[in-house]
Amino acid sequence: MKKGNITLTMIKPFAVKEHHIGEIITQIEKAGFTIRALNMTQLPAEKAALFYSEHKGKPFYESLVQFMSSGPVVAAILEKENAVEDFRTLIGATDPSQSAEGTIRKLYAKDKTHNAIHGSDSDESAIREARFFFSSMEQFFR
Ligand code: IDP
Ligand code: MG
Repeated sequence: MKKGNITLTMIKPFAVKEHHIGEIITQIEKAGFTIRALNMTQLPAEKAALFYSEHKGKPFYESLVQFMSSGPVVAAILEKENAVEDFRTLIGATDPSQSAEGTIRKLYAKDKTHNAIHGSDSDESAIREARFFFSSMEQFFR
């Protein structure tokens, strides 16, 4: 796992429920990201709370934790040069009403909380989040 070239994504429960896993993964691969780990899992509320602990105390925190533990997510480690920034461009702004046309959040989000997909915000977060979801044996770098 090379710092600077990876990001962690999660397709959120609403997009999973609406059958958008395939379309979203296709868009990610077509944009040049290589999947290095992939998993479908349902986060218990305590795990969702831990994943989003930087937002603890914010008004949307409780509903975010509730939503993120409400159904399965699809998590993946993605590799590409400049992965964090390029992936955030691909997914679009946090609030889908502000997201650029063609971005994943513009296409598949319902609203700001149910915004279809997660992308790490820094190289450090990407490493931490990758380890949160995947053991070394579940990661395929070469
Ligand atoms: P990001 O996902 O674009 O990095 P963050 O600020 O890290 O955005 O927020 C984490 C998640 O919390 C967002 O993806 C979104 O689901 C939710 N969220 C952020 N801000 C709001 C808000 O103002 N209202 C409702 N949900 C929010
Ligand atoms: Mg964030």
